[in-house]
Amino acid sequence: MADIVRTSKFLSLVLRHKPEEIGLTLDANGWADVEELIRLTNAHGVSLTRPLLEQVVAENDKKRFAFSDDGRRIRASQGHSVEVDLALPPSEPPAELFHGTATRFLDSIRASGLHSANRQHLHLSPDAITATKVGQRHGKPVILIVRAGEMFAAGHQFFLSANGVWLTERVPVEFIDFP
Ligand code: HQG
Repeated sequence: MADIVRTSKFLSLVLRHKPEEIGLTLDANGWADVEELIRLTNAHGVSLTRPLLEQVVAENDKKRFAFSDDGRRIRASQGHSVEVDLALPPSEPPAELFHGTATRFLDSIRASGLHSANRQHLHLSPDAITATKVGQRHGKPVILIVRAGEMFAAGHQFFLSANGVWLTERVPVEFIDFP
């Protein structure tokens, strides 16, 4: 288990944020060649095998990573700070989505709405329980309700990642219900 968590954190680093750390190149859609990833990771002093990689993809708690259909490439399903085009089709969201954040960010969010900090997209959760877990990472959690249906009707685009996270560019304050 510890191996899986450690490997997952390392994969998040190189597949979402810093591929250059190990000399890895992601293609325009965020895919890395599996053999190259394994070779460069081991050369970097972090042990990785194909079976371990398969176990991480299958058992990761949030299904953060996915193989291509032919199994030769791998990418993170969301959460990137490096610029990649996931090429997700725009999707109609449910009427309400949830955003978990920390209470200390509320004043700023009231002033400028929700936007991503370093990541390519703003992340929204399909349910309040997931949003609470996301918010807890930052401090005392608070859940904001995003009126996604109204946003969609107003022309905002939404994308559903392969692991069930809703992505959009930003949420103007008029679409947020504060507790
Ligand atoms: C906040 C994890 C001040 C925003 C999770 C958040 C997610 C503002 C923080 C994924 C703001 C950015 C993303 C504003 C937004 N003023 N603060 N105007 N607008 N913020 O980590 O959503 O485990 O980049 O509320 O599960 O927390 O890594 O985003 O608190 O899906 O797979 O700025 O990361 O997934 O923080 O998390 P983050 P997030 P993984």
